[in-house]
Amino acid sequence: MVVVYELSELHSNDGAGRFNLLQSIIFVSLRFFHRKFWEIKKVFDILTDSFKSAINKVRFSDDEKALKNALETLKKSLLKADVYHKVVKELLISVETDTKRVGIGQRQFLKAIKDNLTKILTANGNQGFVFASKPPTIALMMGLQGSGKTTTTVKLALYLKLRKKRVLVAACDLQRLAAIEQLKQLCSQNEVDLYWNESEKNPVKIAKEALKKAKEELYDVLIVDTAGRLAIDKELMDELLQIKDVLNPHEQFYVVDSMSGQDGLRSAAGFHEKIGISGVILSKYDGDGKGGIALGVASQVGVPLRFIGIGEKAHDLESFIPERVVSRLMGEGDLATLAEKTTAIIDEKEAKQITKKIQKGEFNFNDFLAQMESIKKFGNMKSLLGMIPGLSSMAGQLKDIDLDNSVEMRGIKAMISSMTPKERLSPSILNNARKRRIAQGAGLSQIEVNRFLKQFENASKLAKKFSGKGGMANLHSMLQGQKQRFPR
Ligand SMILES: Nc1nc2c(ncn2[C@@H]2O[C@H](COP(=O)(O)OP(=O)(O)O)[C@@H](O)[C@H]2O)c(=O)[nH]1
Ligand SMILES: [Mg+2]
Repeated sequence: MVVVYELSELHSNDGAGRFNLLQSIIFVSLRFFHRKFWEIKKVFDILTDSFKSAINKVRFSDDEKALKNALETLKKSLLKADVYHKVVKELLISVETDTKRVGIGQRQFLKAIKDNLTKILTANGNQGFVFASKPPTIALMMGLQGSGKTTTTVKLALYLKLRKKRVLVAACDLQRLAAIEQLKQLCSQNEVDLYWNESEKNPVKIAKEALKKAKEELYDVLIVDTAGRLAIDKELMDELLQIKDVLNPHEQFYVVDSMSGQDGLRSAAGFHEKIGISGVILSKYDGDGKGGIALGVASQVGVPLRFIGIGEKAHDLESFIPERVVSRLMGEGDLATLAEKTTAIIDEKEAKQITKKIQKGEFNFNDFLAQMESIKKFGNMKSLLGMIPGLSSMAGQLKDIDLDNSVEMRGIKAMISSMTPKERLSPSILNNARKRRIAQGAGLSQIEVNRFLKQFENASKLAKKFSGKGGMANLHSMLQGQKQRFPR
């Protein structure tokens, strides 16, 4: 039986407005893009499916044979998902022991999996981003060339900026000319402050200067991007040790490309031994079809996995908190992370205003664009839905959509930008002559414009219907009813 929570019920005192709006944002975007959503794409879900199918093999009360069978299934699928064999072995032995100790049954089996999985994902050290008692908190980013350090640096800066922190990024990769340019672009796109010095050739000096600036200008966090190499070599180690010496960082993050698999984790362990790291960040998790590598980080490297990168965009970063990840892996959703993200992204007062408009049927094109912008900040739709109990099981069937570059989104944006300010505020005044003019201005056919306007009308009706209480349950039953019943 799937339980669908009403997001607003969970946050009835502070932030109900936010959650109401989040609900309607989800509806509006699903309304527009659901056809693409249904294309199958599996990422984290392979693991979730592995656990689910094993759990379903054990009945309420069952015998040893059933347990063995379930464990065997789990073993096969975890190995297939690239979970390290020793980690699988360790997990299964403890799950078996724990289940048998309390009596074989589905509930006990599930609990044993959750407990032991949490244990395996946990290592001594911080969780999420932890601030130093005295600012600035200094984070040193390390990793091999192309692992995703620079991208992750900016993602992390944006993550902290959304949580109202003042962040300075320092460009200490002087190996490639293009490196500073890349960082400049990424930082300016995301309005993140950057310290660089093109006339200085020594990254250690730049680190020192950046630290001085961060202290003088009272930044909360300094994140230092460094150069990578193709492999761990002495020169790189020396440079990093010197940078580490001048910075005395609170956090030493090692960025690993998920697709490098076990090799990546071995190099992390090597780095940990030589330089010391306080956390691993897995980048390109969206590209690793199997997802098993995340389960091994804590036990294989000996430090916690702190964040995962789930896309190329700056918003595509998620914290990795073992308890929360475990409930996601069990298909139970992760409301804690969703609540935290929502609070960081959606302003409560603004949310209430927009919801009021939606409920009065006054939702307009400006509101629509604003909502699409907010959705982007959640990373992607797939992971957003994955956090909601009851919808998380569906997230696996959804394909990510690119809210910047999809054909639909570009068309919609072109159309809205061809409207006059008055038209954007009052969709109802759009008569045929206006539609013709808009189509021409946007380089769309009139049929396309009509189709979009119709979708918009339906979307705002749906948003109105579902923005309040009962919304999540409605969405759930609608999606359960499959795509045919999704009104188009
Ligand atoms: N799909 C995806 N691509 C990523 C992710 N993180 C980084 N990349 C891409 O990986 C490439 C290398 O990243 P970069 O940050 O320049 O690596 P660096 O050499 O370690 O600084 C770039 O093309 C990034 O866009 C991620 O989480 N998902
Ligand atoms: Mg780089």
